[in-house]
Amino acid sequence: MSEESHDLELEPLMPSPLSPVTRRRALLGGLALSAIGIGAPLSRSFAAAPRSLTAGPGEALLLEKGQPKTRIWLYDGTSPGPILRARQGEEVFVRLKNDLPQPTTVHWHGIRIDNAMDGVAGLTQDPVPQGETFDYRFTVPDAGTFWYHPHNRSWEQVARGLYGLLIVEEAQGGAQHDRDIAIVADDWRLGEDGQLDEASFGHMRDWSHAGRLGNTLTLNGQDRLDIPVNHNEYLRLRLCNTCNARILELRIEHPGIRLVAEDGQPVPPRDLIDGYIRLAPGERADLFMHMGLDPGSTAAITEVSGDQRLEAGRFVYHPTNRLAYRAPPVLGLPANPLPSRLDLGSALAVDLLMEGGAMGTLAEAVHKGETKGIRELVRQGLVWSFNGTAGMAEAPLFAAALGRTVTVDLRNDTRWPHAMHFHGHHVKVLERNGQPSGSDAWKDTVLVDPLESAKVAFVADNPGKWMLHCHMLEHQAAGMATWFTVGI
Ligand SMILES: [Cu+2]
Repeated sequence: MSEESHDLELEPLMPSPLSPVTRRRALLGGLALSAIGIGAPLSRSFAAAPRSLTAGPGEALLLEKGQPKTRIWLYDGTSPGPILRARQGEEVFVRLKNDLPQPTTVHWHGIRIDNAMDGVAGLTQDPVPQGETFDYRFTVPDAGTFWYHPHNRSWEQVARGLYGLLIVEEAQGGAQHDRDIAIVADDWRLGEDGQLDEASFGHMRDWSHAGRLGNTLTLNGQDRLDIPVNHNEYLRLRLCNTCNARILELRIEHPGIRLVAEDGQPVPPRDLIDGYIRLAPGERADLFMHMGLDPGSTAAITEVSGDQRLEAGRFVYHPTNRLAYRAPPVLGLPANPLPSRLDLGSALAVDLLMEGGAMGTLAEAVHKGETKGIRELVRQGLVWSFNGTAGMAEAPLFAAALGRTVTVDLRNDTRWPHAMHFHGHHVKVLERNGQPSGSDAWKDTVLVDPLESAKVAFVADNPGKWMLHCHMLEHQAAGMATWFTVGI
């Protein structure tokens, strides 16, 4: 990237009402610390100095004002962690410092990354011990909304609050919106005292059912997020589900919302019907909104997967401000440099059968090369399998030659949904239950409903050892994890 564009990025200190960064600071409230320096730290990333990122314990107010703070784990003292911003094609250089009481790593979810930087403990790197550092240095080929989180004991570390967004700005020609707003949604399991329910970490009931579901929903770490807006503004909204296991069903009670990207990758813009969007753990969606309601209006952001409509946040229109109306800007985002062609005729065809869990029929599975009965597996915390194997095997699920098209037939033979996450690649969902999926999106996380099948395809164009696992983090820990190789 040229220096010029960096300077543009640093410009927002000018006092325009639409100045992206100052507005973003005002808006993000509880994220204020993290918002400081948005655009600055990484935009000089070709410099030799890394941006530091410290994972450590601390506390945050997750409940209403006046309630106790909750002891959690944070990046740089905030949860969500700082929004890291880079420009497409740039290098990201982050020095992780581990101040946690256990080893950790950082995985850069959705980035088609250099394998050595993928952050998977035990596969691409050793976990970083307490008190030590690790340098992550990689280029970001795709513009879009991505996120980072630990990939070591992630079922615990993510649940304790370790995650943040990595936003990659379009090299050129991004959406012509006025403001860019990130919303990170998480559900926390808190006790009566407002503290994390630690006793239930590792509980087999969660692991064999839906996973660890929380009882307290936050947006950007806040009990109720207020987003100040102005009449006639255009917003780009970046949503990310960082829950361990909950599939969020959000309804934004505002007209005129269009979906423009899924999992960081642009899609042909389409309207959200009734403002409704379903996001599995790990999934992201970019939305484009025209704020056309009257000054003084409010519009709720609600979660509707439970029995009742839960208000998690709202857009709050300035009581008097009106911007002059202007016609909608061009909506489509520029394409990322993804493979242009899937060679399905000569694809490597892989089947992946998911079994196990509560109400399942799993009687035995292979673990560490030995066939074990379900009782023995449960004793080791394993209740799920892929193709009859529970947990990471010695051998990869498949080995693809560099550039080969691969299809994976994901068959969910369980009573639970699973959010299947591919590392290092994005995939297209060709079929669901044998019928054309109707979606042309490039996904890194594919939700497969109970007893559903989904056939996906991708070009294995990123060499290395890559994980493929369920992003319900308890399912991953309890067996739903495998890996594949590309070009080795
Ligand atoms: Cu799962």
